Amino acid sequence: MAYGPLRAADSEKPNVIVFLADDVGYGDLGIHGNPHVKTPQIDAFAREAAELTNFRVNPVCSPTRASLMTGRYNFRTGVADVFGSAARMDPAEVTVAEVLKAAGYVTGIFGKWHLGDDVGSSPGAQGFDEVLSFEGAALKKYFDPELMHNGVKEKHTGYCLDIFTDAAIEFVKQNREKPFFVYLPSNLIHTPLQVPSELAAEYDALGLRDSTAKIYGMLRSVDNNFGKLRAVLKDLGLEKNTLLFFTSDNGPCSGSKPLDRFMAGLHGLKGTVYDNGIKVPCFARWPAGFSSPEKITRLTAHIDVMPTILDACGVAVPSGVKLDGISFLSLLRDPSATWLDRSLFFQWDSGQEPRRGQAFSVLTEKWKLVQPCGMDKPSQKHIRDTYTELCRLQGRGERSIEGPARYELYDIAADPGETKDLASAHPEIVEKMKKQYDVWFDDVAARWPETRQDKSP
Ligand SMILES: [Ca+2]
Repeated sequence: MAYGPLRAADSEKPNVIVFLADDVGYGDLGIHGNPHVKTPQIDAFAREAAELTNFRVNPVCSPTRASLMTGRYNFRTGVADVFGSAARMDPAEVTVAEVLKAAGYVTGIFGKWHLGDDVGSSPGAQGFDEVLSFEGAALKKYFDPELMHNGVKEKHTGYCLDIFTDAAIEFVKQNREKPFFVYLPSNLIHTPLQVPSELAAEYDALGLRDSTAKIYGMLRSVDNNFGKLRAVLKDLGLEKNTLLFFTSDNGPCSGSKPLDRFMAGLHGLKGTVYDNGIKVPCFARWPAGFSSPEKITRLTAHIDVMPTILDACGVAVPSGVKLDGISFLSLLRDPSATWLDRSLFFQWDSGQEPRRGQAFSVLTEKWKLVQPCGMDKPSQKHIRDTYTELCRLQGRGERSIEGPARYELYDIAADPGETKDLASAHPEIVEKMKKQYDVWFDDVAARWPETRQDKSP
């Protein structure tokens, strides 16, 4: 893969900040038409930024995080799930933080890592100079939490995302003279539903479910903190040469019943490969690097973020590192730039190992193949039940994501809500995409040879 020359002298290398929200769906922002939420800071950023309107991620946390950090499909990295050893990224993976650090950047993570906590896979071992994080999938206490600060447990006072954002701001202030990479993976708006009551009160008053009011209240904290970070960049004169991303790791969660949550016309939920599980907000702004605002409608994904960052920073991909993504910097500079219409692949069936043919989608700009079934584990009961309830409420009849494979085909460009299954009208496209999936699975799951199964039925 060819990368362009340095675009700036080393002293002018851009700073990079990736603000990753947790479980914030496409429809959870005011700018996307949500009639209930107040997200003035994110909306203002969205208006000033380039928006990637066709951006996809994995339907759950750790796999998306692995792809964001490595530019590679999660199965390659050893990450298949959100629990156990399958949520531990192979320490041999090369992260964007490691590459930037080697290129002279100072690097910091402030929030949820969720890619392993042992000596080799922890963020401190994966390229981050400064680490304020926590172990495992979620903090148990969002108020006054105990956090890991550079390998040492520390008691902190306050609300989780305020603590992480304040630490990121302090890091930016201390390193303002150097190029820095800040990864701010907010643990909000993931459960537990612990939120300052004043943030949820206005949504309680709207008569929303208690869980939805709390989720939207947590979103207020995301919005406030994102705005606070931007204000500091502006005050320090760093905004112009900082590449700032706002995105999310997957769609809205089932455990919190997304059923009165605005979904912007999308179908499905977190944990499913329908678009409400995998299509998320993504905005990028770098005033010194490209003019905004523009809408980028070409198909992009989590695997493209690392190559884009390295491209913007003029840092080469280390030799021997095979990336799956490609830089979309050319699109940020010119939304009509040449862009390959690739097939992208998304799979999660909650196993400690990949299982061929279970709960996956194949996506091009026009077509989307969905095989939604395979969600048969006890731990997935809440996703199954909520999906079935969602289908009833949306007038789609009795539908399940349990049981044998079924193949659905959508003209996703014309039918973003995945309402009209065209599989029987285009069997040749279904077969072609199934074959593409098998080739992909053989490639990315090669590290789990014992889990190979027969080709997709
Ligand atoms: Ca998540």
